[in-house]
Amino acid sequence: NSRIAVVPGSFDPPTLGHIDVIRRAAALYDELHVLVVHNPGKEAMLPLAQRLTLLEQSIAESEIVGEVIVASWSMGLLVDYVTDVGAGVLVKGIRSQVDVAYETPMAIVNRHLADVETVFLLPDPSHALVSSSLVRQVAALGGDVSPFVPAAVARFLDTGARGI
Ligand code: COD
Repeated sequence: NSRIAVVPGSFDPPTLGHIDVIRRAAALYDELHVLVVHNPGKEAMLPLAQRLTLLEQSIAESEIVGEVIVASWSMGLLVDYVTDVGAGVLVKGIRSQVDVAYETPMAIVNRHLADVETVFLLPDPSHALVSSSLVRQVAALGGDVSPFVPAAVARFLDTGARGI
């Protein structure tokens, strides 16, 4: 019955959809860790350290500043971090049936591996269609990503520092 939870993600880059699910989770738990995870199955646009910096900046300029702990994880199982910090819950955002299909087997494996439960939150409809992959595409084609991402991420992508 842990009141500590972890919101894991690739955050490549962080979006307003991520901030929405983090804000909802922060309201539910005493301590919330937001974890930038290296996903060996996905080729990332941004290096892990850059994603961590952008997430820290995005949270620093949001109303949840001071309420969450931001960290990164690249060594081994996600549930090892969850167990290390004394958390018992992973929180994930569910945008569609596709997310349910992707998350269900991971949730079951994580429960078997470490007795960690996964809690699914529904996004605010205004953010439900935002994804990192959409933001990466719009940015790569020179479009304006500012409606979809925190200001820190928009500034970073606008300066052309993204190297794509
Ligand atoms: N609204 C609401 N929620 C959203 C939105 C939005 N617009 N956009 C994204 N989210 C949610 C996602 O559903 C997800 O819950 C979270 O935010 C992060 O999203 P992403 O896209 O940054 O991250 P993912 O989906 O690539 O997840 C990466 C993980 C590494 C967390 C994931 O692959 C995972 O849990 N891997 C497990 C690694 C492991 O230990 N494997 C072994 C056992 S399975």
